[in-house]
Amino acid sequence: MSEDTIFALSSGRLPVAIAVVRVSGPNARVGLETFGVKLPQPRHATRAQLIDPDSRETLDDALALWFPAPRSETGEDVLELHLHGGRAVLAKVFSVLGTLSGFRPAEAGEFTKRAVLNGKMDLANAEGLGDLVSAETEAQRRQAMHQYQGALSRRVESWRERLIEAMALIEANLDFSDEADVPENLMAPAARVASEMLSEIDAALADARRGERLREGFSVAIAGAPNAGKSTLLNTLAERDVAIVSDIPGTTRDVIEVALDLSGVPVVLIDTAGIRDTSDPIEMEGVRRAMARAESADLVLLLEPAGGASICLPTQPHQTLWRIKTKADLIDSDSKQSLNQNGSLSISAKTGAGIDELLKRLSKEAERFAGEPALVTRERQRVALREASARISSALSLTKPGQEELFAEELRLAARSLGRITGRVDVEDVLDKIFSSFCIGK
Ligand SMILES: Nc1nc2c(ncn2[C@@H]2O[C@H](COP(=O)(O)OP(=O)(O)OP(=O)(O)O)[C@@H](O)[C@H]2O)c(=O)[nH]1
Ligand SMILES: [Mg+2]
Repeated sequence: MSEDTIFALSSGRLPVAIAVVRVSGPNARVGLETFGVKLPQPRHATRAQLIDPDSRETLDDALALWFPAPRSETGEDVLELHLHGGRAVLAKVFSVLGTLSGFRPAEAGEFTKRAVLNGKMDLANAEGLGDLVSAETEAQRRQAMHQYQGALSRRVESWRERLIEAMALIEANLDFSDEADVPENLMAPAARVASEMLSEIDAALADARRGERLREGFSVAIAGAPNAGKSTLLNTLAERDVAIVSDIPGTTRDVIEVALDLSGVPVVLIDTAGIRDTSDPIEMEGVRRAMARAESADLVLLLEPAGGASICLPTQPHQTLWRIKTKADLIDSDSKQSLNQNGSLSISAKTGAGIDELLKRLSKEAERFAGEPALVTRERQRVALREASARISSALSLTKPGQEELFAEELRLAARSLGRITGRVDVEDVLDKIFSSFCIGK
């Protein structure tokens, strides 16, 4: 249990109709009593006339909730005040709370951090909660909720328990080993469990980083020669006039990003400078940035104006590249048809031809991230799972009689790596890193 009692604004930006202030810690009750209000019945919303302890006048007509430890979000005594959300109201309440002994403003994510330390949730749940708060699209919300409710924690814990069982089988073997009639293949059942684990963990890892990509957003770079119609396409898809369009080749120099929501998946659409050899130093920098951004995108739309020469853009193994013919309105309908025969798309921003088809294909691509919520959503979890997988592989190469202890040790290390995901192991090491990205008041 912490010594400090922390307080923070847990609701949004002021001014706002109702502002929620949370207080957690051993002296939380003083946070209410100092305003001349008796503690309400636990977990019952109760009207509270707060009195300003300095002027003795009414400070606010509020609502108070009291959650005594341990049945609270943080596991400590928690007071929740629903105040009228004016800046002056909050300033006064915070200044009074700040003078109370043992009280201080909460750090980012500190309420959730205390919930983890007090066993109210594990690290993976807390990461899910953080993602839920920052989810901007439906697919992100579903994935976050899945993790918050323990999808990853349950899988990891069941793997850990089975590994420990396998270790117990070996230890039983070791205990017997003094006796003459120990069967030689006592390691076989443990190795069977370990190899099952290995394939399950590897299957969870072979997900093309779906979870992380949904958290970060699916990036689509629009690339091509100058004047190919890249900025025009960005403006068309964004349905607003974001980038400057002109018939002067080399108009766009900076990388311009627009966020879209396609089938509940966050998509970042990126317009870049037209790629060509140039001696203009500013344009050269634009081309460099264009190439770099295209290289890191999940999908590249390579635009080629009808009749224009095609350009070559190297792609990365994780990337998909779609060649798209632009300005279809400038060519006759016969050749328009032939363009579509090979499956590549031709569009015209001027007439709108092909735009719906492109959006349909983009949505389909984005939907790959919106299906079953992924199990792994962060690099931290992935690293721990990879470590566990490597340890189990190494255990499986140590199954000869006499190697029992080495085998068991590798399994122990694998279980340790899994324990890191939920915070059963080394929780202190990762706490600050995880919770510093949370908002204050969460
Ligand atoms: N006829 C026709 N003109 C188009 C179409 N799309 C874009 N244009 C025109 O092509 C010219 C270049 O368009 P931009 O969108 O600025 O091209 P860009 O690829 O962004 O060019 P840079 O930024 O210079 O690399 C402008 O005059 C546009 O109006 C189209 O579908 N049909
Ligand atoms: Mg442009």
